[in-house]
Amino acid sequence: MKFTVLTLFPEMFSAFTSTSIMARAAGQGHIEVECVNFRDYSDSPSKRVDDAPFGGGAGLVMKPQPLFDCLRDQSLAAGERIVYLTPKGKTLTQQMVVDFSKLDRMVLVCGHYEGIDQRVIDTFVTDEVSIGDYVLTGGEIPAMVLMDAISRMIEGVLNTEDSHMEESHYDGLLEYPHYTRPAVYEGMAIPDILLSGHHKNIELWRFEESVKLTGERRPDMLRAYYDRLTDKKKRKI
Ligand code: 6GU
Repeated sequence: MKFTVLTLFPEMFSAFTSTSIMARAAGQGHIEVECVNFRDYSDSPSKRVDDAPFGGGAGLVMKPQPLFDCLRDQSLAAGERIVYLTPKGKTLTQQMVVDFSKLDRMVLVCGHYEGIDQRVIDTFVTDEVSIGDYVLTGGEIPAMVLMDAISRMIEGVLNTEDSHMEESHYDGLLEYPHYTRPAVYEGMAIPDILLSGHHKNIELWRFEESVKLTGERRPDMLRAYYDRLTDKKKRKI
C-alpha cells in the first residue's frame, strides 16, 4: 500500500512513520508513506493556502487552487481512492479498515481551519472519513489513525507475536484481561485459572471474561456478535 498524505504539516508524520510497527512495515516494503506539503503548490507569492469564507462567518477555508494543482500532480490512476479526513465524514469502522487494506494506493487529504473548499471535494474526493464524534484541529491525527489501522491489516505487517488476536475467535468482542509476571504484585494475585496449565479452561475463562466485559461496556457489540453466530453455536451458549 502506498499512502500519499497531502498536509500542511508533514513533520507531524516523521515520528509516526519512523517508529515501531509502521517503520518495520515500511522497511519490509509492505507500506510506503509519502507526505506532500500542498503549500508548495500555492501560486500566491506568500504561499497562502486559505482565505475568508464566501457568505461571511468566522474561520478560514482552504483555497481550491493549491489542492487542485497538488492533486493533479499525483499521477492518479482511474478509480484511485482520495480520502478526505473530516468530522463530517462517515465514522471509521474496522470493516472500512479491512476494505481499504486491500487497495494498492490511497491519497489522504488533511484539512485545517474550517475545512476545504467544497469544489475540491466535488472534483476529487471519493471518501469522506471521520474517526469519531469529537472535533480535532486538523486531519493529520485522523490520517495517522487510518494508516495505522489499515497497515496492521495488510498481510505480513504483524508477525505471529503481535497478531495472535487476529486469529482468535473472540473477534468482535472486547479483549479479556491480560497478566504477566509476577503472579502477585503489591498483594494483588492473578486469577488462579491462569496458573492451572489447563489450556481448555483458560480459553473458556478468557471467552467468558470477553463476553462479560462486552456486555457491560458495549451491549451493541455483544448483540452483533450473537447475531453473527450460527444457530448451532447459539444453542451451545
Ligand atoms: Cl477526520 N478531522 C477532524 N478535524 N476532527 C475529527 C475527525 C477528523 N474525526 C473526528 N474528529
